[in-house]
Amino acid sequence: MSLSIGIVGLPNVGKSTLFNALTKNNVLAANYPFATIEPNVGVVGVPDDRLPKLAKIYGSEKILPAALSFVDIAGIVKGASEGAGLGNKFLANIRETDAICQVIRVFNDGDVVHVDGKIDPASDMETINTELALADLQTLEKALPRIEKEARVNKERQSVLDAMKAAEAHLQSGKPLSSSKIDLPELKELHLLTAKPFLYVFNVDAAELGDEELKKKLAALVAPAEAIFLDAKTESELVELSDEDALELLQSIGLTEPGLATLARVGFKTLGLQTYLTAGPKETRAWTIHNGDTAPMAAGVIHTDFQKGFIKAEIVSFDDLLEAGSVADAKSKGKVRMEGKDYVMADGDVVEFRFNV
Ligand SMILES: Nc1nc2c(ncn2[C@@H]2O[C@H](COP(=O)(O)OP(=O)(O)OP(=O)(O)O)[C@@H](O)[C@H]2O)c(=O)[nH]1
Ligand SMILES: [Mg+2]
Repeated sequence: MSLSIGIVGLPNVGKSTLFNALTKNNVLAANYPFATIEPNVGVVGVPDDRLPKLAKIYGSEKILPAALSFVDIAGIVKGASEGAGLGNKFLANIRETDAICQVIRVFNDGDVVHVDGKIDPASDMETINTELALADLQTLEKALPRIEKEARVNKERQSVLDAMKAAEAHLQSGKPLSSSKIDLPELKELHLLTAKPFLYVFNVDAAELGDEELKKKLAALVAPAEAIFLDAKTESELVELSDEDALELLQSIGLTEPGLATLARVGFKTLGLQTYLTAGPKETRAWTIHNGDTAPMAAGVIHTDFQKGFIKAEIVSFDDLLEAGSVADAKSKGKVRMEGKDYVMADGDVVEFRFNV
């Protein structure tokens, strides 16, 4: 399973620059060579320091990181819901994504036109969020007559209708659905955009990446959503460099990891995901599960038969395994546990499932 994140923003804010850097990145795209589903959909691996260490312990031939997909669409402008700019028809391309990443321009560059003529992150964000809310209103208004009809003959549809009307009122008050208490599962079938988890990427000039005051101000604009600061232009240059040169460039602008790595990690967190690990001579692999998933659910991610025939899971936490140096040593130290079907997985569990088929 690879969950997906849709990239939105005004035109010329650096969405495609960021997207191209993401999908060209050798580390992030390891083993997911820019899986071209469509030209604007890219699958990237989530960077994870634990994987090479685990691969060394097991002598694994290859490493497969967890994956995230990103979907790039054309920029939207004020009035897009009424057809301004390219309109909002491209939003359909991100209806089925699991989260939204809004890119906001902070960088100054006289050669790159800003559609509103000035750099104003707060106003840009407002514009985009308004257009997304209007798109959701359109979706609701289009679906309402149909659901009303269904509710007349089928009582079970009444709860959907109620949720839709509440959502409509909430959006009309100018707020995103993610801030509402409406029972969102009822609305799932409509794929409403503002009901999805959001994260924000501020595309900042490299020279300003160290400006803590500025970052604090911008982060406050979007809190409690996560804010990521990066320079899309630098990110696109980084992916062309050798590891050594990339590290040097990063350090020269005061960063410890590429912004893309931060984005993949924060994206993962925003989606409420975590990873568990499997390892053997063939491969070391990170598997994606939701926070709170039990051992059989985790097994089901590998194969549905693993879930159906689940008996137990042999588990050692990554840190314990690394400290012991081998599974045998971890076992002799009593660090390897047998867990049953009620066990709730922890991030970094190294697992071997026992199952019947
Ligand atoms: N100086 C600077 N220029 C950037 C940066 N990111 C993007 N650009 C430039 O801005 C222009 C537009 O970038 P894109 O990535 O195509 O913008 P976009 O958001 O995808 O735009 P649309 O697809 O039109 O919505 C290009 O000329 C980029 O080189 C940045 O971080 N700094
Ligand atoms: Mg673009």
